[in-house]
Amino acid sequence: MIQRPATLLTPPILAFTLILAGCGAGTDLAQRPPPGYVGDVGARVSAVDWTQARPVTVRLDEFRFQPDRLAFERGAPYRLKLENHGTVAHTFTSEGFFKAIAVRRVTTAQGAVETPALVNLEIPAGQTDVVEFVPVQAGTYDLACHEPLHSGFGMTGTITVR
Ligand SMILES: [Cu+2]
Repeated sequence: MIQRPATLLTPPILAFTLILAGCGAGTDLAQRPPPGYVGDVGARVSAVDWTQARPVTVRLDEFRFQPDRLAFERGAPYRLKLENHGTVAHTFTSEGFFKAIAVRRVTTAQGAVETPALVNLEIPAGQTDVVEFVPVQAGTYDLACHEPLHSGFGMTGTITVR
């Protein structure tokens, strides 16, 4: 589900959206960077050669990310595939990482969204999302699945940008 930025939603619509999105909070892509996100996204993603995008694949299932330790280099273009091989939806959620990258495009079963700010990514069972991005801020960020209980079952990880 592609949601509009929460700031543009009136409260009744927001409540309805949250119900539809379910417990994992759904995929939430903001068209304008919320506070704390990388700015100048258009310029940053235009500054790199996407024919050189580095492919990275993360497999999601019950209840783990494989690999669960990810490392990216600042300034390099990446094409991250998030493959849900499980039988239920999983999220790829890392607020710190989402704030540290400039996203060129997110492609889901619903289509492509250009230069969104990632608020949450929920990948339905059997589907694959693709995130093209450039890391901007160095740091180490927690990764977790926000479906109920999944992180407690070990569905967590770490993302490093250096
Ligand atoms: Cu999960």
